[in-house]
Amino acid sequence: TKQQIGPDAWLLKGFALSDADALLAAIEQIAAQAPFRHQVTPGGYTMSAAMSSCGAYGWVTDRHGYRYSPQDPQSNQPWPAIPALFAELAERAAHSAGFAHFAPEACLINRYTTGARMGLHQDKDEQDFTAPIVSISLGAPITFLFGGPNRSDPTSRWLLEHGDVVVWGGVSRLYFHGVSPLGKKASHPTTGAVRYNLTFRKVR
Ligand code: MD3
Ligand code: FE
Repeated sequence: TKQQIGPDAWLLKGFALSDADALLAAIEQIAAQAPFRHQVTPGGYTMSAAMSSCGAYGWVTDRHGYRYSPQDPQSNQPWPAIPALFAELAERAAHSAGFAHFAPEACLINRYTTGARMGLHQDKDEQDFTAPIVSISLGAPITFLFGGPNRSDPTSRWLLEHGDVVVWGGVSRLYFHGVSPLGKKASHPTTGAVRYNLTFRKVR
């Protein structure tokens, strides 16, 4: 089912379900090359979600700032390539939300364990805000918080479950968003108390 959750923002419930096992296997392969790590923000906070990336660019933060980098700073090697399955699924999801020919340059992989969260923020490190962002949720369910163009705007809450895909385009692309801490009882038969989120982005 396709549910509109904001202007040009669409929740495709279960869109990735039939590919979920293959996606999880590919995440393991990527993490063998580019291990999950807890990055530090410019403000000195260590992020509770662990991250890796694949694609031409990965999202990096350190004391100096947020940026996209063609190399993994931990290995000084290029990031692993985006698997064909990832790119095809992201393109199909974008297409079904009305965005033709989406070709992601970066895939950020977030891993949440119990208590991990992501505070309200905007995704503004990309140069092209006309391209949508596609996100795929795998594993334990989490509560997603969706605000508006201003930090003080009220938020709506949405449950993101294993296999759910969301496409964020138009003005929603710059709306504030985050996720509540992963609940103590949150789990999934395949991943246990772990949630993964893939976000596909056009960077340049
Ligand atoms: C709405 N990730 O990686 S996914 C992120 O669950 C991020 O890991 C969260 O926010 C997560 O930046 C939320 C849903 C999401 C992703 C990107 C968006 C929602 C978005 C960009 C613009 C608006
Ligand atoms: Fe975000």
